[in-house]
Amino acid sequence: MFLFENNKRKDNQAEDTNLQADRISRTMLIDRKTGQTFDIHVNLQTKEIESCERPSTGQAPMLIAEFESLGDLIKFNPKWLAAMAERGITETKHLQIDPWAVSNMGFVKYEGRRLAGAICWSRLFPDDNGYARPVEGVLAIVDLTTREVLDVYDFGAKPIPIKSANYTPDAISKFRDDIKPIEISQPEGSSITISDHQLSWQKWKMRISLHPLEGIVLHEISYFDKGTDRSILHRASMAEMIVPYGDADRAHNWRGAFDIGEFGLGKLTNSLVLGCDCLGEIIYLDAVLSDEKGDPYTIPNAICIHEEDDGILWKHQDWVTGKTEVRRSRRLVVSAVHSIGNYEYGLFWYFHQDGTISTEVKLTGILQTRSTEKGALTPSSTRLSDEIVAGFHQHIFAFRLDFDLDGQNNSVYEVQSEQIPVGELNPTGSAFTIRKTLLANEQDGIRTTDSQVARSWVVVNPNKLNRVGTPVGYKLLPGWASATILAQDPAPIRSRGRFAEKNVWVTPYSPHETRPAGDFPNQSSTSEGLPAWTQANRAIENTDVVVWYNLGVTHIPRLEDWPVMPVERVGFMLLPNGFFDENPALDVPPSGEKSCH
Ligand SMILES: [Cu+2]
Repeated sequence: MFLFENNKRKDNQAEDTNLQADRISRTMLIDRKTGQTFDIHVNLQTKEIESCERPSTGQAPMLIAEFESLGDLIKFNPKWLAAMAERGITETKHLQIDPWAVSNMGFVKYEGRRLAGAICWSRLFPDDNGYARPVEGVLAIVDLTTREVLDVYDFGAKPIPIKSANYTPDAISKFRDDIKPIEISQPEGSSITISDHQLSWQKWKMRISLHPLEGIVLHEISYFDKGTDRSILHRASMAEMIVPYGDADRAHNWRGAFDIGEFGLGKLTNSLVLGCDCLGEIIYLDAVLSDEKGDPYTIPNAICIHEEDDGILWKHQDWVTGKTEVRRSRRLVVSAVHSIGNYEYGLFWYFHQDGTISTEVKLTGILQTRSTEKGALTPSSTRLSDEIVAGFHQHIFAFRLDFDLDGQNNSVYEVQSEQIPVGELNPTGSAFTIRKTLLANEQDGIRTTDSQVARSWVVVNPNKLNRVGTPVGYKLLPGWASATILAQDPAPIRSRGRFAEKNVWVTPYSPHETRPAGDFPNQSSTSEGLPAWTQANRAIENTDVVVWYNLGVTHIPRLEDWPVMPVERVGFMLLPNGFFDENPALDVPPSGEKSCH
């Protein structure tokens, strides 16, 4: 059971400060006796149930409680025990059972049930890295409602790997010894203030919450300019995340996960530790969530907020006088880290002094592996040792960006570079220009990245002009990781996650459209969400637009990703684009060092 924040808003009533948004709680409720999902909205002021509906497809996310004792169910199943015995496993105490949300796996469908697919790994001792030792080829399908093992698939045994691959201090023979201490000191404290749930840092203001599924949600982001807090984003979050695995092996080709819709990143948020996860002058926010029975609980230190030195903000050395002006950059960081199964995801939002917002997803944790004989062909995986390989896969992070640039009515343009044909207008061939295309309706707004033509998207407020008479805007600039989904039809992950076929979608704001694969992708067999909503082809010009951006990583594992991955960073930027009349960071003072000038 989850309590959701209210995403409703004072539509078109922002000017009237007397009007308050209704406080509505939303609960995704699962009846564990029947497996039925209910979607319930309760008005917290009137204490009345506003609606109680059953979703037409899909189910509420998995509960951790449903996975408890999963191992006990499987370990008494004769077919599973026989499969283990064939692999030489008679002692199951240290077996690690990993549950996946399944229902539609391509080769078999179990419509209407609530299922986990359980695979296992062998640990030699409790802290052993089980991913070094896959128990290959065994998949148990468990009905989480009736608590039955419906089937055990045996795709063929492979030898259990012998080699360990651990990363804990006791597994490291010698630590490097040439690291001197580093200290981050802010003797006068942090420049961040939080008052009445509003964060202020230099010219930025925002509110921050932790959603049980999405993790960090940023609200009402503004930047102080021309004597006022100018609105930029009403709400920003990572709203879904899918991990399609690309291995053709029969025991693996069903794998794909919706980490937000099936499990929920927010409720899997780490409690961060000063000196380990974060360094320096840190403000932590605790998160209060609803547990799976509906009772409140707290995740201490769920969100880390700090400011950090960020190199050079701007610089120029006058070649005539030899004088230099340089300013140091500082950025505000809002971050959280989530652990889900074998992986960790850190989500970092950065706010810069020049009005730029950037994101960074940090991927770390442990690769999914499988065992193969030495020399076996593995076209969709990287060999890590004679015994195991790690499968190719993708991570597609779906961001939902509800822009309110100087007000709610915004438009979106696609902008890309374009060569001017050689001729009268371009006699030497050196000239190029930009092509700006208004995305007038939803079908126009379904787009992919193209770095060859520097394609970007500029959100503007056509009703607010800057000093040169063009609409104020912010540019969505993709980073290097902008893959779309590689799985093809009829792969279930593609048919369930068609939002990942494109990088950009634009919709008019609707309080009911918050997640790109719909609200209930768990156990789904079709794509809800963006592909369905945009069929209406609604107008998206000069209205309250929501921009959806899919950041895609195609992860071809490296040897260096084993046995634990060094952090891989991917992200995108939101750059002011004619939003300010000039560089808004001119007023950042020079640092105290005299030698800087
Ligand atoms: Cu990966």
